[in-house]
Amino acid sequence: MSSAIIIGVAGQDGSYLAELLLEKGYRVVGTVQPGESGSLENLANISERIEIVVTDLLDQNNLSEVIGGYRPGEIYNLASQSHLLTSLEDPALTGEISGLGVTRILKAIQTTSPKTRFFQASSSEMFGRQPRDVPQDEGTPFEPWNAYAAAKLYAHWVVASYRRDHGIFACAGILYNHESPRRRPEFVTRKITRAAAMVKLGLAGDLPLGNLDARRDWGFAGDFVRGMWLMLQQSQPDDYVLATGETHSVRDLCEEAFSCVGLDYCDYVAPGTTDFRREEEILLVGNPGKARKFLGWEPVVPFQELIRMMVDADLASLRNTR
Ligand code: GDR
Repeated sequence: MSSAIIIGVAGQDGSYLAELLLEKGYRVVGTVQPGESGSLENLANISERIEIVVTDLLDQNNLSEVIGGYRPGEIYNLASQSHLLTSLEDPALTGEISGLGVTRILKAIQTTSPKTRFFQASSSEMFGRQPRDVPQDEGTPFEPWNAYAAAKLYAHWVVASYRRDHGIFACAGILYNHESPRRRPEFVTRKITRAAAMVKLGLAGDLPLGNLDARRDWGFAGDFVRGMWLMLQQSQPDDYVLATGETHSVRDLCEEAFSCVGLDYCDYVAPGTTDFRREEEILLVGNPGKARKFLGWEPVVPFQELIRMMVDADLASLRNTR
């Protein structure tokens, strides 16, 4: 029986990946961080079928005990403080978890379970604010602009070094924005889909936002976790961009989400009223050509369908709680 540890199982990606691996017949162990065991709602449907252990990415001995104890076929690291502004409130902790934490996992794999295959969630943020190439691919130079991106890049390069110098089957996915009904509401997609549903149900009247012209390459998280799994099924470890190759603006997102509930976003959205106001000229858009060619990976859910899925889920959950 195949087995996997998902580090950070309770988040959006961890829960989708756990479902995928269970479908494929894996034994799934999921880790949560100390103090997190109360917030497992993403796992409600599968909680009986996975084992949950508390692990601490700050603690080398604890990681070695857990990894050496299970010696799984695969480990996926999806743990991080993924909201950019929040992660920058405590940049040292971000470095500890998103940077050094990954080194500790790799060290534990090397010393206790060297045949375990490892996936690391790297980020398109590593390309910085003025990427040399548009779209970006695996050869585009990295130029991180903040402590979050720098921590992610540190981990990205440590993955490459363990692959090269220690023979560990370690892969990194350079992930562009990926969303779902399980996205937390502080991210802009979910903030907007939830607000559209609330306005529709008469629970809110307006939506403060930052820069409506900011553009992102938004895909569906369920598609992305399939890409992660595919990386670990290859004969050789490597790094791959996972992206849709298309961008949309925050304005497009508003238009789409409010039109799903038959409303015009212009009547509700207050642009320039949150901290996300900076004029962003950046064009973060990925070229998923390598993943398409070597993994056979395609993002299946298009933007409009993703937004509709999120609005429908928000409507349903708000109706349930009324
Ligand atoms: P991002 O995601 O920073 O790209 O990081 P987020 O959804 O927070 O922002 C997307 C874009 O929308 C603009 N924006 C706003 N964003 C938020 N959250 N709230 C607002 O009110 C608002 N108004 C405009 C932002 O400025 C930005 O341009 C995500 C995370 O998943 C990271 O962990 C991951 O590394 C990257 O994607 C790839």
